[in-house]
Amino acid sequence: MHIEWAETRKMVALGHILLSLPALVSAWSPTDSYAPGIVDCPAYLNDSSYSTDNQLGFIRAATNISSKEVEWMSSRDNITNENLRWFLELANMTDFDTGSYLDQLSTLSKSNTSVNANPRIALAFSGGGYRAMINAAGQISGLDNRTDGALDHGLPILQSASYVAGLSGGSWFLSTLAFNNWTSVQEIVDNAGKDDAIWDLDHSIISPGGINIFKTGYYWYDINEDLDAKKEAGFNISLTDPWGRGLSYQFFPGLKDKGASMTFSSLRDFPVFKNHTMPFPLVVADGRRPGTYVIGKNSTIFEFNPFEMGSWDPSLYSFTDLKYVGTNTKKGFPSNGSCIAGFDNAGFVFGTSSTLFNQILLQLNTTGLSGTIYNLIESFLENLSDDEDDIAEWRPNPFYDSPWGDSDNLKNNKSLYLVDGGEDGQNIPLYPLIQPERKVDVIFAYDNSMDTNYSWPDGYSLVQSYERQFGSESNGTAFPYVPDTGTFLKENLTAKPTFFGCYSDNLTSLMDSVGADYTPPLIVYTANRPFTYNSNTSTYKMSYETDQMLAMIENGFAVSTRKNLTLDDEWRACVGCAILQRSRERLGLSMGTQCKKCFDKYCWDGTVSNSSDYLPDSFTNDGEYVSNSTEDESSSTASSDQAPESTSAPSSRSKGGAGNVMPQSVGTILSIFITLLCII
Ligand SMILES: *[C@@H]1O[C@H](CO)[C@@H](O)[C@H](O)[C@H]1NC(C)=O
Ligand SMILES: *[C@@H]1O[C@H](CO)[C@@H](O)[C@H](O)[C@H]1NC(C)=O
Ligand SMILES: *[C@@H]1O[C@H](CO)[C@@H](O)[C@H](O)[C@H]1NC(C)=O
Ligand SMILES: *[C@@H]1O[C@H](CO)[C@@H](O)[C@H](O)[C@H]1NC(C)=O
Ligand SMILES: *[C@@H]1O[C@H](CO)[C@@H](O)[C@H](O)[C@H]1NC(C)=O
Ligand SMILES: *[C@@H]1O[C@H](CO)[C@@H](O)[C@H](O)[C@H]1NC(C)=O
Ligand SMILES: *[C@@H]1O[C@H](CO)[C@@H](O)[C@H](O)[C@H]1NC(C)=O
Ligand SMILES: *[C@@H]1O[C@H](CO)[C@@H](O)[C@H](O)[C@H]1NC(C)=O
Ligand SMILES: *[C@@H]1O[C@H](CO)[C@@H](O)[C@H](O)[C@H]1NC(C)=O
Ligand SMILES: *[C@@H]1O[C@H](CO)[C@@H](O)[C@H](O)[C@H]1NC(C)=O
Ligand SMILES: *[C@@H]1O[C@H](CO)[C@@H](O)[C@H](O)[C@H]1NC(C)=O
Ligand SMILES: CC(=O)N[C@H]1CO[C@H](CO)[C@@H](O)[C@@H]1O
Repeated sequence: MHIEWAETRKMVALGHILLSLPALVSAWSPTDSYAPGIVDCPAYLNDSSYSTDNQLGFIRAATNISSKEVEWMSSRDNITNENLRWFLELANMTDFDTGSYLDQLSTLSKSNTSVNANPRIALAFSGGGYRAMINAAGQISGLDNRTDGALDHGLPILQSASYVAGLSGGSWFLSTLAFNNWTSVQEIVDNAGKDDAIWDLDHSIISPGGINIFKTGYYWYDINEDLDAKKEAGFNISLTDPWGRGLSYQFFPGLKDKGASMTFSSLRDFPVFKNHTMPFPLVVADGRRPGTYVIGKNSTIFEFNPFEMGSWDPSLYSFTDLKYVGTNTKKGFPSNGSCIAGFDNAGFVFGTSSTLFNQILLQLNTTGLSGTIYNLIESFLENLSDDEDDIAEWRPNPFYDSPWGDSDNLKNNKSLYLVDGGEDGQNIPLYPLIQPERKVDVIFAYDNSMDTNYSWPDGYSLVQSYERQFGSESNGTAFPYVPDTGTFLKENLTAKPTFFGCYSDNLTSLMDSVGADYTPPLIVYTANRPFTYNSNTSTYKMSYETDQMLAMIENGFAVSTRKNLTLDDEWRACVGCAILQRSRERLGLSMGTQCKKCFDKYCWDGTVSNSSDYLPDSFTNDGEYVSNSTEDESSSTASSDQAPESTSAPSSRSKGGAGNVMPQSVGTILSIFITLLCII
């Protein structure tokens, strides 16, 4: 049996090589497969004027954003400024003439280059598995003027956004859009259920063929080939490899090789990125050594963008050219003269951001699969490194022997170990966006975390990000004041969008205490709510029927648009106020009556209600909590049409991780998972 497999595999591998020869010129992986391969080193390595105190070969100190990002963003600014002008007109702001205000900003910046004329907008989407992916899709559809109805009753700011960041499940939706040529959620919705549709989630990634075991067999067979190719090219394989490949089948069904040869850095060459049509994407993961735990305060936060990967944090404080990751380097230069590309497979990157879910693959024996397919999957699972399964191994370490950063664990180890971006409890990827170098004025933060007993968010992620600024890794970054999670619930801060850090004046003592020399962005926080559908599905639910997915997307639209502007017909204007607030403060302009009214309504006013045990879990049709005096008893039976899904037993209040589940509770995850897979 095994011999047969080996023979067949060789033949098929040969076939692959022959078939792929004509395509070797691809700009993606140099081998046109999942395997990294040797390429010419970039000319800049030999350019003596290129290396400076802050730049050594591929790596550089994190003193600024890369020159490529600076250049890219200056062209994007042109586009976002025009689109913002358009949005602000649509927003019908009554206080002042937004067109002449933007003119004034741009005139000022021409006469004084230290004035930042561009009100930069960033979007951030939390982790939380498929729940986060689907809710985020709905939420961004409310911001996208390509969505039917968005001009009439949406909040079309996507085309004015400079950055969009995703973590774990939030990186899945972001990568799906980006690598499908920045497709729209409307397009995905319109094609849902058709053959080869993006996000065919009917069956889990373990057995995508459902009862069609042949389909499942071919799928695993192909994935196995991919992993073998990478291994034969001399690279270690970890569980994150099959995980990223499996997800890629769901995200890139339109590509012949389902993304096997598509690298994250290839986005540079995508027309939608080159012509600055899409915002600048950022994917977040955390650094971790096997056997250790990270908490919000001291985690090393990594970001991936089309140009680079690396960290702003003092423990690493460097970035590397993402395209050449995979090259053996020492102090940033190739240690044996040759360069490698193709390591940064797009699926491997978002797989790295979501390693917590690796566990799912290990549940093979619970899937009901048997025989050949079972053996096939098992044969490579047992070949994987038996290090901790929630770690993605990036070997060779691109930061090996780097002069920057103070953590030997990160830079003087042959491998760089990265884990799920939510493992430090900061489930919304905000840190890359509060870096002063990015000059972001406002962040729209969408929280699809599972914090409360019934899997709704309670602001925990913001609390973690707030606390981090006082830790050793904050390095002069600042984050606005937020209250405790009990207050988030009791004061209805998760019931409707809430603005944090509204007034710079209130932040000066905070900035002094953390040594920040800039005002952090204003944060518009929006939590997942059930307006038209109970969107609090379990983080570990791995399959969705098309109807359920579409209903969740529709609910997400309502979440980001204040229920299609029905809960507040001035919502667009209020968002306009949030977008312009920092630039107005910089110019010393006062606030009009409409914006004052908006801020009184949406800004957190500093109230702390000291109600840490407050756990209501039923809702009015407006998304507000129904107050219930007997708080700690199950209230899931209230208001039958709005009660959150109560089929899964409420877990104890668990925190941290992509779905806010700490690594310690992996056992619990597994048991939930086994149950789920049995249902599927
Ligand atoms: C931005 O637009 C202005 C005027 O439309 C143009 O002169 C300038 O070259 C553009 N800048 C970039 C970087 O595209
Ligand atoms: C969406 O906005 C962009 C930028 O303003 C514009 O070019 C495009 O035509 C708009 N699309 C729709 C459908 O309105
Ligand atoms: C703009 O706001 C004014 C004042 O609130 C209102 O009378 C008018 O109908 C609004 N226009 C639109 C197009 O919404
Ligand atoms: C809100 O608008 C979206 C997009 O037009 C639509 O699909 C959805 O049904 C609307 N929801 C409500 C509650 O009206
Ligand atoms: C994206 O566009 C390119 C060319 O513009 C095309 O070759 C490729 O197939 C498209 N990708 C997808 C997923 O449609
Ligand atoms: C940017 O490129 C995309 C993909 O080729 C294209 O659809 C779009 O029209 C381009 N946008 C502009 C402004 O040229
Ligand atoms: C982070 O802090 C926790 C708790 O103080 C500690 O156990 C852990 O070792 C720290 N991790 C690192 C990488 O410093
Ligand atoms: C599946 O395998 C794991 C370990 O390999 C074992 O702990 C578990 O009990 C097995 N489950 C079933 C249903 O056989
Ligand atoms: C929160 O919303 C509920 C339901 O509408 C309301 O009863 C309660 O008073 C609100 N709490 C605050 C602090 O506004
Ligand atoms: C911030 O300042 C405003 C007025 O400047 C004040 O009304 C508000 O209560 C302050 N908020 C906090 C959180 O301190
Ligand atoms: C309040 O809690 C009680 C006890 O669990 C429950 O029976 C009741 O339905 C709840 N009421 C509301 C309005 O949630
Ligand atoms: C503002 C600030 O504290 N910057 C520091 C960030 O970390 C690097 C590396 O440790 C320092 O060189 C910066 O001064």
